[in-house]
Amino acid sequence: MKPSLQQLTLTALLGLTLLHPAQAREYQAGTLVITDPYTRTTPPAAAVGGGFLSVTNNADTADRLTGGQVDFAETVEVHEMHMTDGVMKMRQLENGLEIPAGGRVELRPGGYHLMFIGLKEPLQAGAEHAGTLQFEKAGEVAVVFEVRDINAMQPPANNAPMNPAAMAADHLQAQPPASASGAATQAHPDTMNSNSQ
Ligand SMILES: [Cu+2]
Repeated sequence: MKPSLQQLTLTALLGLTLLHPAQAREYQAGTLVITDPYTRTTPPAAAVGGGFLSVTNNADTADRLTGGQVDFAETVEVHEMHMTDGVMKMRQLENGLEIPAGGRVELRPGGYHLMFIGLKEPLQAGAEHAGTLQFEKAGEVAVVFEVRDINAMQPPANNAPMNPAAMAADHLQAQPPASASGAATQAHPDTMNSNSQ
């Protein structure tokens, strides 16, 4: 029997679901819940990489994410990335990132992120790296960062207007997929220079 188009589509959707399982890693640390810590693949000579996760604070007082430690990089900083005059810039949050009472903060490409500085090795897709997050009140929290393929994460150009530029500028390590066409997904050299560490 020949499968209908509907069946084929359903099969394809199920396949995608299996590739991206819904169960994200979750870590409880007192009243904090840390969800889905991950990093992304880096090219061989990369000096830095980005770390992403979200933190929910169920306490009635704020906490702060101030840094962390990983085995694959010298230091971990908390950074903020934002558009200023059409240029993507980032800076270290020297006092850490506030996790408001009863709030949730997302660290993601193009926004707040951890910055892994002084990479000791390229990050390989599918690898998992143990590390810790440092919070002002909750203290040290052990997590595992999953390494995701940066090229597989490029969103369609017409999806979210901010994303292609943000991802390309994000730590300047983004390598556009071989099939990429159009300037939108290419890292802009000026942006890269102005963002250098
Ligand atoms: Cu950064």
